Amino acid sequence: MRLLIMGPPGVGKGTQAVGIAAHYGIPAISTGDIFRANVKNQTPLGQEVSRIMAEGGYVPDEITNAIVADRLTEADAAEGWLLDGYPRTAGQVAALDDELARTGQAIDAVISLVADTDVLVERLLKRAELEGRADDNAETIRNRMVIYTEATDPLLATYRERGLLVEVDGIGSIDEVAGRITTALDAVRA
Ligand code: B4P
Repeated sequence: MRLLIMGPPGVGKGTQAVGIAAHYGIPAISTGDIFRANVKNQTPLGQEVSRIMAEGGYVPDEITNAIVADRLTEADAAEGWLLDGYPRTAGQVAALDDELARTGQAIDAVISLVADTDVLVERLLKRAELEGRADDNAETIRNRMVIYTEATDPLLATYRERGLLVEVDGIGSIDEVAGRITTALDAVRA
């Protein structure tokens, strides 16, 4: 399976990606996790992106595209993958299309997790208390929502037109949402 999971900040992408990846025996590749690990380890990349992330902005496409293209060449991604939080811009969609065409791969489905903004803000503020992530504060969350609406939400139409979009209600318990996703994906595979 070659999958994307998309949706607004806090909708449960990272949470669900782990379970879906385990279910299909593929790696979950989260650009957010890759960037956070680099920030934590104070690598040159981490130093470059830490302020952008803390403000809720998007890391420039040329950096993000190169990281994903490189990650997809690793051995564990040969038979399938789940990209979590990528693509997020039209430029990233185009770069991913080029990379997949070059390597003879195709996306099987794009999971779009959907939830009301009020629920998302509440979740992220709760995560702020638990994990203390630099980008989980009221002002930055608002910024991330605006950027998502402007840059990423319109990309869903592209995948819908390609017949790849699988829309799933992201409200409910983590297990309920996971069940909806696997039911929807099994229907795609059947
Ligand atoms: P991400 O790591 O993708 O952060 P996110 O959008 O907040 O989603 P995340 O996966 O962490 O949260 P989730 O919804 O699972 O990106 C962080 C930053 O990295 C971006 O702002 C950007 O700066 C940079 N970046 C990443 N990718 C990029 C790209 N492609 N291009 C440019 N920049 C990029 O979960 C949120 C919370 O909700 C959790 O606390 C979870 O426990 C809770 N939750 C989940 N499901 C729930 C449920 N069903 N019920 C109740 N709570 C739930």
